[in-house]
Amino acid sequence: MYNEILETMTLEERAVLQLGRLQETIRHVMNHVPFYQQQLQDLGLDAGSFQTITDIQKLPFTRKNDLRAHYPFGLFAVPPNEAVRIHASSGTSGKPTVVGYTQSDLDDWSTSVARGLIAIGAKADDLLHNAYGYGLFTGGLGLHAGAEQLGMTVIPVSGGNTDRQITLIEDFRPSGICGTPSYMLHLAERMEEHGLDPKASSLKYGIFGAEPWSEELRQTLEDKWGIRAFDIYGLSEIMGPGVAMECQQQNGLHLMDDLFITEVIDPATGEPLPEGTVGELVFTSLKKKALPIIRYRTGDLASVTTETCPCGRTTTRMSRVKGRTDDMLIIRGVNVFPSEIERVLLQQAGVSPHYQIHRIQRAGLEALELHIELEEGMIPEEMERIICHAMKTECLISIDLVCHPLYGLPRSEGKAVRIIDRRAVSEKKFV
Ligand code: DLL
Repeated sequence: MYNEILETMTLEERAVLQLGRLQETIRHVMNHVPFYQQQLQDLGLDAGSFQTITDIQKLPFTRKNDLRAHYPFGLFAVPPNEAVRIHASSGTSGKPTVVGYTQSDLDDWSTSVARGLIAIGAKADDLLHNAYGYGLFTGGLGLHAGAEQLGMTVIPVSGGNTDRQITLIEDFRPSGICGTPSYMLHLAERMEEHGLDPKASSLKYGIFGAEPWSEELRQTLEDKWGIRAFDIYGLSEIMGPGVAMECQQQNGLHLMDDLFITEVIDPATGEPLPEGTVGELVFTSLKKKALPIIRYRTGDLASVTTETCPCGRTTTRMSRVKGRTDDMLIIRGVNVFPSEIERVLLQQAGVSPHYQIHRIQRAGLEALELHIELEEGMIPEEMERIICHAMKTECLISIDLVCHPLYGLPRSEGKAVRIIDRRAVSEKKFV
């Protein structure tokens, strides 16, 4: 383990550590962030009002819109020039969400990633091929710093330029690779096009995340590459990659409890949910100096457990992200997450793992078109019957299947775009 004391402390020890750090954070935001200062004043609260971790529930949630409303540096607790790094997430509309780090924030971030890397069995002697994008996105630099901290040798390839990535994998012979799961599929496919077998590469493990992926896709990636594929979770508002990471058990992602308080809430009511129940993840930072954040609503749906992991770590574990609150599709009253559709699709033989879900509108009702690629020799009508039936029995939804030949759908070099909203356009066409 990277830090045995922090990773194996008892629940009671952890509660004491978290409470002290929470009070420190409350003092920090009261002194430096007018947005939180106002909230605390309005509620008549100060650091002393927090006597247990659950007292955090006295405070309102912070949302992405709050960060946007204070664009770019309005929620920073230090003058921007005291931050040593700025990142931003692009967001689908409007201004990006800007985040900042002091040197101590960067140190905590890289330590979190290093801790996760040790948990999956990475070694200081290993070469790591880093295919996460470098730049404003936190993936590239986040993994980079963590791996360097562990003493690994990092190859900062970044995303894209797939043929060059293949050459580097062939020539440098890295043990580990990181990137988005969708890009790893693309990379494997391109190797096969070049007559290379990804399984024959030097790679032994992969660290994949930054987008939703299913257990079935893990299986596909492990089979295609002949590696073990580990899940890494994070978001820029909280830190970046490394908020949680799997260990060799591949049974839940270990959260960095000494750095964050994790809550799971009912996204509709905001009420806390018990362990084991899927709800929206909410994080409060405990040590961040540049951009401390209180009860941030991630929109990500998962459950948590405090049961000790067979790996020996006692840290809270979160499940794989099941979906996002804003990704849930409601088709004729049935709720379904894209990851469920992926799970069912990837169980079928004869289809590639690339797909798109098109949301369309028909006579005022939402419908789904599932665009898939068929391998050569597969008969579209037959596949339509099988896949539509599987979606109906397993996801309880009706879909229209649109079959493309192999490579008929776009490939991703970063976060895949799986959902395409054509509702406004399709309704116009229908009328
Ligand atoms: O995606 C940070 C990251 C980089 C994580 C590299 C892992 C690896 P953002 O661009 O701010 O940061 O996007 C964060 O991506 O709220 C989730 O919805 C999604 N996400 C991240 N990791 C996972 C994962 C990075 N392992 C948003 N599984 C989050 C599912 C994930 N979704």
